[in-house]
Parts: sequence; structure tokens; C-alpha cells
Amino acid sequence: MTTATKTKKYDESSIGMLEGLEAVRHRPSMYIGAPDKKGLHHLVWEIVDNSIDEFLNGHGDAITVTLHKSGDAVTVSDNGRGIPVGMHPKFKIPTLELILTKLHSGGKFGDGESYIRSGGLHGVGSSVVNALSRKLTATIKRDGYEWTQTFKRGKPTDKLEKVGPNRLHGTTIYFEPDPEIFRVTHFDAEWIKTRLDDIAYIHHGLKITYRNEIAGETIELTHPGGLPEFLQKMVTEGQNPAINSQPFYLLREGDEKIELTMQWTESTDEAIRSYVNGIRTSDGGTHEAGLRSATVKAIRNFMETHDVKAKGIEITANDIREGLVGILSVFIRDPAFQGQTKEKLNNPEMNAVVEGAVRPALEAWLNANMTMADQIVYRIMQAAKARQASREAAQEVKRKSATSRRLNLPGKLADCKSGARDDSELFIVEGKGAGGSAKQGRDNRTQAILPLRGKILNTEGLSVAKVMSHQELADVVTALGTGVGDSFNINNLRYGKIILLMDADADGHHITTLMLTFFFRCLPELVRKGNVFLAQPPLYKIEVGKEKFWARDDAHREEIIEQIQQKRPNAKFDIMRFKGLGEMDPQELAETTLDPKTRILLRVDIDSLIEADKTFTALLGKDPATRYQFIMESANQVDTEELDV
Ligand code: 28F
Repeated sequence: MTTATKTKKYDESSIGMLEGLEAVRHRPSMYIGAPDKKGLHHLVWEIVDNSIDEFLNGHGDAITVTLHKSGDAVTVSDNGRGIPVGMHPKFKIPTLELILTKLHSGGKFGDGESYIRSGGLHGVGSSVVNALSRKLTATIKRDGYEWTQTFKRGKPTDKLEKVGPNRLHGTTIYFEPDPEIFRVTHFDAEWIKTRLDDIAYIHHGLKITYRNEIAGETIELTHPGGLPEFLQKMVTEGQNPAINSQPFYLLREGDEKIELTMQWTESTDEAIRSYVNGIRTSDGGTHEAGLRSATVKAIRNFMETHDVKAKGIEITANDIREGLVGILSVFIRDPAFQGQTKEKLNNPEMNAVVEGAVRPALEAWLNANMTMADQIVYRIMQAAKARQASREAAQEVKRKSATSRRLNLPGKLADCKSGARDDSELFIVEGKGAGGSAKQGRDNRTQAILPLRGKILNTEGLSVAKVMSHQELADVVTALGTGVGDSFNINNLRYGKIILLMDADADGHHITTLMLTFFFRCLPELVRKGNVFLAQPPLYKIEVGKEKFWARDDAHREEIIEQIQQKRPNAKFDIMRFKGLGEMDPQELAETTLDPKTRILLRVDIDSLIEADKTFTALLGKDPATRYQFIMESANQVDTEELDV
């Protein structure tokens, strides 16, 4: 709980300079960023932040957010003191009206000195929300009564009204974003839920209720366990067991508030989530940089102090941070965010502030928990060894491919004649038979074939070194020429397109998914650059008289039959199901799947893989078959002509 530095009683007279709201409607992006989906949801965060501020100042402990049935209106309600409604001595209007109709500087209390704000849009206040809403109703309970006043685009539509006696206290704001400002005024229920959930972890004393009237559900997003509970959820969802049984936890309250909890896991990635004044900083910033340097220095210092050495292997910062899962939440007075998305903290002093707080505390924790410290150091050594091994393996591949590239290609690669990368393509084909008919059907000027022998390794969660110890995958890397891991260099890529061509059945889908997992984990740059594609071989051949049709799956087959029956109701069909690519005659394979003029490829995009990876790891575990389904649904269809320009 941030202790407020109350230096004087805050009353109506403490409001800073005032001006009208016209400017807000003329240039909304000055106040909420672009009036897009993000800007729309800023309206909610701004109002919620006011309730959080009231809580941070020791008044109220519950916030209810309601998403109304229409989806275009939200109500936020708190049980704080209630915005004052007394006549303002200077401006002669109720304080509530003043606060909602005037743009006032520096946070709610004018001078900004009062206490650390909860974040949001840096204190532009609820008057901005009022200006950008076609309707806003404020209901205040305080001093034994209930009061209400309604506004339209920032202007009162009536006088403050005393509704009647009411012993409760608090502020409720109902608002409808203005369609004149926002092209889309529909709120995203999930966005609101995710953000409220984060807030409930960060402010663990706060009871948050989310009433989603569209879905007809009311949920308590309340996490008294705070960040440690949040970390536990992240580690569990990440499905990589923790190395140390107890997470490291730090809470430092001073001019800034720093709260941190973190744990090492068996994951090969680092996952640090950070927040500034309750706002998620997904692009990191100076606070995260301070955390990283504190962690690396504390671990190095611990290893030196206890004379722990990895013979012949130097430990890098990446080795130390590999597998680290943590949540960092800082509260500072004047946060500065970088860039348009405002998701990166810029305050330079926060690097040293966070490092200065974390490093000594982490060193003390390691020395006070030697067993856990040893487990962590052991894990770091593992990472260093694995990295060293993958570098050697990659150096090996690089050495071989650099000196005599062609001579050392895997024997089973049927290479293409063209040396120019951009017009050559590599088909990675499953199974011997398929390799044969692909080699016969291909255009050997530009199309190379690399047959895989059956099931490949599931690389999920394995280190690069481990993966490269499998011949099948090492052959793929050799054929591609890029190397892997630290020595990956996309400039050495030997083909413009890498096309996965597996049987159109469940088994083929399984192999496809394993291959995509491999690319996603070990060669992500190729996916990111859009070099990886899925071929779409037919599963069925449908012959009607002389005509031939090709269906990629059962649904497609039904669709084609329906289309034909509409034109020729009593047509006679001859349907053949291919047991595998090897069954197809080369000419048919060429026409349906290989020939750039007639084939249809699916370009695999990294977002769908990341989404798949996150969604699957979190929801469906690592079952490749269901993972395939997800990827196919989210991969985008790229027609030949569009692709092979
Ligand atoms: C649903 C959104 O906005 N809650 C708020 C307060 C409480 C006070 C306050 C707010 C005082 C004079 C500036 C009450 N009593 N929820 C909210 N709760 N603002 S906003 O005061 C505004 C200042 O000018 C409050 C005594 N002190 C402060």
C-alpha cells in the first residue's frame, strides 16, 4: 500500500488551473492517443485509475466495473469517499461539476504532489472521459445523501440533483463513448477482464468485481495473494517446472515503490512482466534493465564468492536469465513512457533505482538459501553448456557449409540447379514414397526436395543443442545453410521458400506440426520473414466424366460435390482417397501441389505460431494434432499468383 504523503487537507480549493474541454474534442489523440480500440479502452482505465487512486489514499477497498449489454457503455463504481459535491467557493459551481467539466493539470489534486497516482493516462482526469462521451452520469454517495448529475459531451444536461438519503459512500461513473469520436465504440470484454485481473494482482488489497452483462456473468477478480500468486499462475501456465521451490520476493517502499517476485524455471525463455503505476509495460524499459543487471551481477557475485566455476565455459547474461519468470511492479511519481504505444518506461534513473534495490536483496537471499542458490547456479551452468554445444554444432555446420557447401549437403537432398535463392524453393517432404514422386514431378531448375524419414523429434522445450543432435533436423539446417542458434545468419539461406509437404492425413499433420514447432523454436527468423510455407496436397481426387477435381480434406470434398450437384444433379462421381503423396502420380502431384502456376500455398506467420504456442502451451498442452488444427485455422491462405509474382 503506497503511503500517501498527506501534507495538507485536500479540499475544493486545491484544484489547479482550469480550462474548457473543447480542446479535448478537437484533438482527442493529445489526451488518449489515437481514438482506436486502445484509445477507447483508455476511457475505462482512466476512470478505474481514479478509483484506484482513492484506494491508494486509504479510502475504499472495492471497485465494480460493469460492461453493459449494449457493449457500448461501462459503469465504474468505488466505495471511496465520493467526489465532493459542495459549492466551489471560487468557481461557484459544485466541485463534482468542476472536476468533470474542466481540464485540470497534474492529477486529481492539482499540484500533483499529493501521492503517487495509479497510472492510467498520467492524470488527464475523468473530465477527458466526459468530453469524449455522448453521455456520462456521475452518482455520488457522501454526507448521508445520494447525488447525481448527467453530462453530454462534457457539458451538464442538468443541475446537480440531490436524489435522497443514503448512508453509503463512493463514486459511480456511467459513460457511453461518443461515436463522433470513436469509429468503434464497442468494448472488448476480454481486454477489460485481463486488465482488471492484472490490477487485482498489483493492488492485492483491492476487491475487484467485473460484471459482464453481455456474457451474463459476474466474476470476482480479487487476488489477495498478490504478485506471488500471479507468479505461481505464470509458472503453472508456462508448464515449465520451477527450479527453486520458493520464489525470490522483494518489497521496497520509499520515494518509489518497488515490488518484485521471480523464479528460475526449466524454460529456455525469459519471461519478465513489468508494470509502472499499475500500467503494463510490455516493451520493458529502464526498470526492467535495472532488474536484469541486478540479477546478473548478484548471481556472478554469488558464484565468485562461493568459487563456483564452469570449467572452460564462460557464463553469459543470457545463461543467467534463461528460464527466469518474474513480475516487477514499480510506482513512481512522474513516469515517462517511450514511443507511441507508451509501453516502455523511459525514466533513466529507474535503472539504478531498481538495480540498487534488487541486487543486495537478491545476493542476501541467495546466501540465506544455499540449497536453492545451488539449484539455480546448476541450472545456469546447464544453459551455458547447452549454448556452448549448440555453438559448436552450429560452427560445425557453418564450417562444413562455408568451405564446401555443396559437397557436404545431406545425401538425400535432391538439390535444384538454380543457385539464386529468390527463385529456388526447398520442399521438405515426408516419407520415401513422397520424396520419389516429388523428385519426378518437380521442376529441377528451381525446386529442391529433402525427404524426411518418418516421425521427427518433438523439439518443444528442448535446447537448441539437443535438437541439433538429431540427424534429421541437422540435415534440414545444413540444407538451408543458415546455421542455427547464436550463429544463425539468414543471409546464408539457400532457398527463397521453404515448403513443408506432408501427407494430407492426420499423420502428415502431426509431422507438419512437429516441423513448425522446430522452426518456431530454432529458426524463428525464417518464420518471421515469411519464408516458411505449407503445401496443400489433395486428399481426394473427384472425377466426373472427363473432369477432375481435387479436395484437400473431407469438408472440401463435400463442398465440391455440392457445387457439382447444383449444376449437374445426377452426375456420377468417381472419388479416390490418396493414402499418401507417394500414391499420386508425379504429374498430378506437380499440377496440384508443386507447380507455382496452379498450387496454393499457406504462408505460416509468426503471430499465429506465437498465438498457437501460447494458447496451446497454456490451454491444450503440447498435443501436436490439436496444435495443427489451430495453426491451419490461423495461417493465412496465399494464392499462387499473389505469391509468385
Ligand atoms: C468511478 C470513478 O473517480 N473516485 C473518486 C474521489 C474522492 C475525492 C476526490 C475523487 C478534492 C477536491 C480535487 C473526496 N473527499 N471513481 C472516482 N473518488 N476525487 S475521484 O476529490 C477530488 C479532489 O478537488 C475526495 C475528500 N477528498 C477527496
